Amino acid sequence: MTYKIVADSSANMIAFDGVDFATVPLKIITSQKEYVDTPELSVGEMVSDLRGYSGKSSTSCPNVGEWIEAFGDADRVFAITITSKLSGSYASAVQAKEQYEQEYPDRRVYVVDTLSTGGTMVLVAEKIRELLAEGADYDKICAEIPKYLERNELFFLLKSMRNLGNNGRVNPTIAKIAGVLGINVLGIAREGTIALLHKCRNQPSAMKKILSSMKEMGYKGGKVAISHTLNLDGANELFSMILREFPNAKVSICENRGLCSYYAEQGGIIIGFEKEI
Ligand code: X90
Repeated sequence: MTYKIVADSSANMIAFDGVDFATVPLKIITSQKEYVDTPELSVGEMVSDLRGYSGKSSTSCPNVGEWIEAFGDADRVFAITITSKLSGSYASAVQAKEQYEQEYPDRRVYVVDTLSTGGTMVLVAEKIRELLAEGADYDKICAEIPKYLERNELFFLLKSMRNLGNNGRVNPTIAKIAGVLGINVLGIAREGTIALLHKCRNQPSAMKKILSSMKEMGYKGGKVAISHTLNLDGANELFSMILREFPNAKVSICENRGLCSYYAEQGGIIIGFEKEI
C-alpha cells in the first residue's frame, strides 16, 4: 500500500520528509504576469513586483487535472486544502478524488477541508505522518483528522488587508476597519472565514496580544507553525515569546509562499497552533 500527502500551495510546504509528498499550485494573476505558486516561484520578486503595481490582481485555485496529476499513482492519498469558504481548491480536489477513484477503483483519496490555511495545513500533514509512522491504517487516519482539526486554531497578523478586501475575501466592514496604513490587525480563522480579534498599536503589542489570545483559546504548549512574508524578525520574536513561557513547545518558522504572501502581504504572519480542549 503506498501513501501520499498532497497539499495546495497555501500550506507553504515545498518539501516534506518521511512520506511521499506533492504540492499543487494556486496562481496569482496581475495584468502583467501570472505567478504559479510552485516551489520554484521567487516570492521575493513577486512581492516586490506587487509593491510597485496598483492595477487589478486576483488569484485562482488549482484545477482538477492538477490535483489528479499530484495524486500520482498512490493507493491512498490525503489531499489537504485551504478553506472551502474562501477558495475553490477544496471543490477541485473533491472532483479530482471522484475521477481518480473512478478510474482506479482500488485507490482512495481523503480530501481534508482545513477551514484554514498555512500552519494548520502543515500541522495536519505532520499529524498524518505521525499516524502513518505509528502504523495506523487509512480508515483510522481519516477518522482522526477531523478530531485533530478541532484542536487547531489559526491566527494571523496583517499589516494590510488590501488584497483580501479587493478580492472579496473579507467582508467590506472588516476591510474598511483595516483600510488604514500602518495597521496591525490580529485575526482568526472562524468557521473557515476571516474574523478580526483585535487592532494593535504596533508589532510588539500585537505579539503580546497573540500569545495572550492563544492562551485564552486553550494553548498550553502544543505545536505551533508560524509562517511570514518578509517578517522573520516578527516571527522570531513570537517564537521566543512562546518558548519563554512554554520551553518544551515545538515551534516552527517558514516563509510564506506565493498565495499566502499575496493575501497576508508584506509583514504578514500566520500562526497555526494546537490547543487543548
Ligand atoms: O482560490 C483562490 O483564488 C484562493 C483564495 C484564498 C483567499 C484567502 C487566503 C488567505 C491567506 C491570510 C490570512 C489567513 C486567513 C485565514 C482564512 C481562514 C492568508
